[in-house]
Amino acid sequence: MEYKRILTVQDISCFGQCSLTVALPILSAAGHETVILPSALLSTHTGGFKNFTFCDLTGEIPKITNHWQEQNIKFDAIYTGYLGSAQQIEYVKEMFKNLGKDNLVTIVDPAMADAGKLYTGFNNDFVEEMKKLVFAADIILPNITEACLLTDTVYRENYDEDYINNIIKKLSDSGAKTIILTGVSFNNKTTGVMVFENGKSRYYEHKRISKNSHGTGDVYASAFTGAFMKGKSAYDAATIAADYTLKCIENTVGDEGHCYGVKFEPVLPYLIDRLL
Ligand code: PXL
Repeated sequence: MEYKRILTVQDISCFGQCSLTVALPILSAAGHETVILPSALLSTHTGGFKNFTFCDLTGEIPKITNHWQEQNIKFDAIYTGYLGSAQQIEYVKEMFKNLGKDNLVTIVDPAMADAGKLYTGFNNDFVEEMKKLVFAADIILPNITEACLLTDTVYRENYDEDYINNIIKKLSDSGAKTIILTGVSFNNKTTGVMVFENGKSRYYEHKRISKNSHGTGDVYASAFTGAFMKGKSAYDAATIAADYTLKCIENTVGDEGHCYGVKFEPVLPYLIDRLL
C-alpha cells in the first residue's frame, strides 16, 4: 500500500467545509501522512458570508519552510489550494524547489474563481502570478472559469467540445502537463471532467445535480490527490474523485440549511473502498 507524505498548502476557513478542513481529513482517509501549511486563517470562507475575518499567514510561511529544510523534512507531493496572496505563490514555487523528495509530484488547484467570477479578494495581478505556478506544476485542476483566466479565454456558460479542446490546447501550449478540467458539461443532465494526460484528452461524464455546492472543488482536488498518490493514473484518480464528489453532493442536497459546503464526512468510507 502506498503511504505518501503530502504537504497541502491552503487556508483554514474555520467554518465552511472547504480548503484545509476538507483536505486534511480526505488525504488522511486516503491513507497518507498529511502535512499542512495554512496560508491564511478565516472565520468562514468568502463565498456567501459577510464580515468574515482574514488573518494573512504569509509571514509565517518562510519561517516554517526554513525549519523544515533544517530538519530535512521532504515530501512526496505538494498540493496547493486557495492561496491568500501573490507572495505566497512565490513561496510555493520555492517549496517545489526545496522541499521535494526525488520524485516530487506537484499538484495545483488554482482556487481563485468560479461561475465566471473571481472570488472576493482576488484581482488580475493574482491571476498573472497564478499562471506562473500552474505552468510549473505537474498536475493542475482548474474549473472552466479558472482555465479561462489562465488562458485569456472569454468565459462562456454554454460551449461545445471545440471550446473545451481549445482551452486544453492553450493550457498545454503554455506548459501545463497533466490537466484535470472540472465542471465540463455539454448538456443539462450530465457534467464531467476532461482529463489531459500523456498528450491525450479523455472525458469522464456523470450525472449532474443542479444545486451549485460550495467547497466541491476542494473535495474534488483532495480526493484526486489522495487517489493519484495511491498510484492511480490521472484518469482513474479523476473518475474516483468525481464519483466521490457526486456522492457528497447527493448526501447534502436534501438539507436546505447546509448550503455553505458539502457533507463529505459520512461518504469517506466510499472513497476508502474505491482506493483499496
Ligand atoms: O473553496 C475554495 C475556497 C477556499 N478558501 C476560501 C474561499 C474559497 C472559496 O470561496 O473563500 C477562503
